[in-house]
Amino acid sequence: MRTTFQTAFLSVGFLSLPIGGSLRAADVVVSNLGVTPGPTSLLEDSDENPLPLGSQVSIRDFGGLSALEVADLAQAGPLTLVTASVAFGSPGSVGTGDGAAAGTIEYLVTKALAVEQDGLHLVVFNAPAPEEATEVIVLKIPGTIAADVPGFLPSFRSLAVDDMELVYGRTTSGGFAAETSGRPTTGFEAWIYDQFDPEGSPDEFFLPTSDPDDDGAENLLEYAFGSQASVADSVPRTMMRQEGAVFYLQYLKRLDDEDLNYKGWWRPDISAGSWIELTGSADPVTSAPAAAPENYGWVEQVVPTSGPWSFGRVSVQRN
Ligand SMILES: [Ca+2]
Ligand SMILES: [Ca+2]
Repeated sequence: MRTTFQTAFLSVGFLSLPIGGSLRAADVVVSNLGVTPGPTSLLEDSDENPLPLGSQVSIRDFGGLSALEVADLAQAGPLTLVTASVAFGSPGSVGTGDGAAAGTIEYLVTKALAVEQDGLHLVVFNAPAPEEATEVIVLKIPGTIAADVPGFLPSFRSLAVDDMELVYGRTTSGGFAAETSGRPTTGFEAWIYDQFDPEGSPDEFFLPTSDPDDDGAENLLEYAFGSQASVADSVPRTMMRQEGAVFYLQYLKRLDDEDLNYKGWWRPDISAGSWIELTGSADPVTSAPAAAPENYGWVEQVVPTSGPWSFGRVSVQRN
């Protein structure tokens, strides 16, 4: 009679994977914790601060798309990026695992990864979900996964952020920094993308100094004074009002952008002398000359008089 033995054992410590072509698919850990010699690539936001705890990291499959095509998707926005790719395993987040610090990851992907692969990228957002993200880093995972790296988690195939190739974002002295993803949501940049079709318009249409509707008013002026950048008949309106012996300079002012610096000016002679800055405050008008568009209001400033004429103008500068 043969006796068989059931053997139980406890694996203690480091378990190394075989090296070379005999590697089998194994679960993956993505890390930048610096266990390998050389620089450690921190994950940073666009201001080069470490990405906060909880920022989403994921591996996504972009199939046969080129780096340029993936970068275009990243530029278009977090949701476009996600929709155009397939998730590989479940997402993780910055700061989990032994790292537990902003800008670092030890991301366990509980899905087997073959030695040879193509199309997989590490996608790192600056928020816990793509819906909330405004910036992203996209790194291409090498086509051939290196053999196990000593010091990484045993039985996991190791993917070092250092070994990845930048597709979207930028390199910094500390590692990789995110870049803005998607359309801006505030200020001039958000406004101008509502003025023109982003798909069918040349890039220069969206510059503050451009005048695509050829009405003589640059885009920034149209934004600051409540006219439309795509309609030539719609131009900034500035006017003078007289009440008794007092003159007022009136203009539409954007109410929700503190980066705009408006200044009123006057001069008694349009052909001699120079413009003088108005010293009085710009106050909301009591009776608007026309309906103000959303986010704008009419304001007026007192203009001095020193003769039969007073001329007024208003300037705007973006800080
Ligand atoms: Ca214009
Ligand atoms: Ca216009």
